Amino acid sequence: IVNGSLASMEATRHQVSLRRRLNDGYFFGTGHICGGTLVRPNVVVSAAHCFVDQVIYDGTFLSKDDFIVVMGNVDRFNQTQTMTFDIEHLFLRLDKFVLSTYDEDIAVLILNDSVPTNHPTIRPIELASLATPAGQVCQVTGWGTTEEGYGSDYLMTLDVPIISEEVCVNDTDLGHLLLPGMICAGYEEGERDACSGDSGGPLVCQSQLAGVVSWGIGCALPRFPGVYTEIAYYYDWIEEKIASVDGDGS
Ligand code: 4AZ
Repeated sequence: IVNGSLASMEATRHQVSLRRRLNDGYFFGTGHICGGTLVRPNVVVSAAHCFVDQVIYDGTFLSKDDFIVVMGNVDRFNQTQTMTFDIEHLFLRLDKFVLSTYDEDIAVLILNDSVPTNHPTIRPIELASLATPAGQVCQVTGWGTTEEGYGSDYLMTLDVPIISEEVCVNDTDLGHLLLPGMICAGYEEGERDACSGDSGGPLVCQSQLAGVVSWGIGCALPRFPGVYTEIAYYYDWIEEKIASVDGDGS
């Protein structure tokens, strides 16, 4: 997050960190690859591109078993009240996600266990089933690259207004790259934005998950606001994937 502020534990109890199981220290020091959002006691929504091999970045997907999911503390290095899960099922729109365009950048992760409903620092957030109106100010959070140029130890938050499709297509330099299911949020003048390592994490509008950090051209550059996967566009698909594993013990 570029030019954000420290996130509060209370406002971000849905935030998760997607990490490499075999942490070689390469990714932000804790194996952190991406953010994600807890949307049920055992379900996380994140971005498809988080599962693409970062070394051979040719669209090859890693296995769900290469990742763990950590949540419960805004400090990446503090394990107090954290819980760690394996991914039991990983749902990607494999037939659709295309690395060159970031089309269909959405993932549903079914965890191997559920967070207890009374957990003090972890709580799922509701999915937005309706598109968020332009101008609405939302919050994006993550441990990604800051204005200082590297990942943050503490979870950061930033207010970003939703930009209408018309304005994003016509008045920014992203227009020709926008596809259905993508929404823009942020500032035409730059300065404040999500950045690398925030990917997969939440864009929350009025206490609902409205977007997933997906991509940008650089970070916080004028005329290049952040691009998010729109939850409302994928709402039925997400609910279908959750329902497909309900009751099988996962
Ligand atoms: C990235 O590299 C990335 N400005 C994610 C989000 C943004 C830029 C880059 C948004 O994962």
